[in-house]
Amino acid sequence: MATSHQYEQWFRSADKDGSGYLTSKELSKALKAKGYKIGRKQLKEQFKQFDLDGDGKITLQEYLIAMGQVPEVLHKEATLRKAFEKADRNGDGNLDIGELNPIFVEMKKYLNPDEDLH
Ligand SMILES: [Ca+2]
Ligand SMILES: [Ca+2]
Repeated sequence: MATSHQYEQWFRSADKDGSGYLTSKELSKALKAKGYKIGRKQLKEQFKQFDLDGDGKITLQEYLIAMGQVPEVLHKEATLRKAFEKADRNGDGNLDIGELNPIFVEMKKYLNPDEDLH
């Protein structure tokens, strides 16, 4: 499970120019880096969802509130996609046995709620 601390870290790394808020450009880059597949239209909607007061900037506070509203399954999907991409070392879209092992380790981490992650 992601904690608000992890969200905060993510926010800070997404805030490339250190301005303390995210522009839609920064958001787009950060989401892609995280493994979220997002189109231009989706991004616009996502940005609106984050930008609660509509000033065109996402502050950390807005981000934390909005992240609390994103369904957990979306996070899992993105995490798994990222794990898949990472595991698919030669990038052919298929995983062979050697590539599969690390993805199972990763999946176990995120799919077993009883496991203590920290
Ligand atoms: Ca910024
Ligand atoms: Ca705002």
